[in-house]
Amino acid sequence: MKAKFIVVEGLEGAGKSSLMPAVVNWLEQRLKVRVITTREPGGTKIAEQLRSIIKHGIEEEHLSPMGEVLLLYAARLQLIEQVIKPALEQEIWVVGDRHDFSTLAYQGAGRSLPFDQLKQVRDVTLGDFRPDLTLYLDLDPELGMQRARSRGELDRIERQHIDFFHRARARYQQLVAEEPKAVTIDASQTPEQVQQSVLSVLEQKFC
Ligand code: T5A
Repeated sequence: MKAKFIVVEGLEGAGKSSLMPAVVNWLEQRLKVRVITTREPGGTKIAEQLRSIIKHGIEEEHLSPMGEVLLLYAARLQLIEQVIKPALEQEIWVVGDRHDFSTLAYQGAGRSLPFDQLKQVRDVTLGDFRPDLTLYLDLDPELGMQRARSRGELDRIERQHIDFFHRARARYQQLVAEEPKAVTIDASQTPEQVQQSVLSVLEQKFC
């Protein structure tokens, strides 16, 4: 089987980072493949600097919503070209913490940017590059923010009004419904149950 690009998506506190080690472990043990992980925005020197601007801003300078989109796609392109595609070419599987659905949900729906404009930027930047599987951890935003708050101070995006995250969740649900290579996981379950649900999906898809 060719190496695959698997993405874990979801709102703040959905449990993406907590789940990643179990996915990596399963791939290594069950399929005996080499695996790397990525996170977005970030993952190369340039992309990590863009991550810092996106998450924290620079002093008081206003970052326009479309400016934010362009920084996100610049970071994503760097990651794809420098890390993800070279890994896949060497038969190394890639497990990503967030990818393109995040922008379509957060900037598209959260910031209410026109969907067709975002898709144009995406198509120019990414071409037809898409994940082989997206695991979407679906969670009520109120619960997600409670979890996110419990692990520390909130960043520029996490401080958005709760309605931002309700819009983003609705967009995520729509994107997943329209994408045959995406699966919804109920992230309100215990971490063990979430993990079990995800491993069942992996077993079904890749074994
Ligand atoms: N962003 C990103 C955009 O706006 N557009 C984009 O295109 C992209 C790519 C990234 C920020 O950038 C934004 C979104 C983000 O605001 P980040 O720090 O990488 O910043 O943010 P997140 O990816 O959202 O990281 P979080 O840590 O908030 O969410 P996770 O990874 O989903 O959650 P996790 O695993 O760290 O868990 C959070 C807490 O919940 C507990 C954990 O122990 C932890 O304390 N937890 C659970 N508790 C109960 N039950 C469960 N099932 C639990 N799972 C985890």
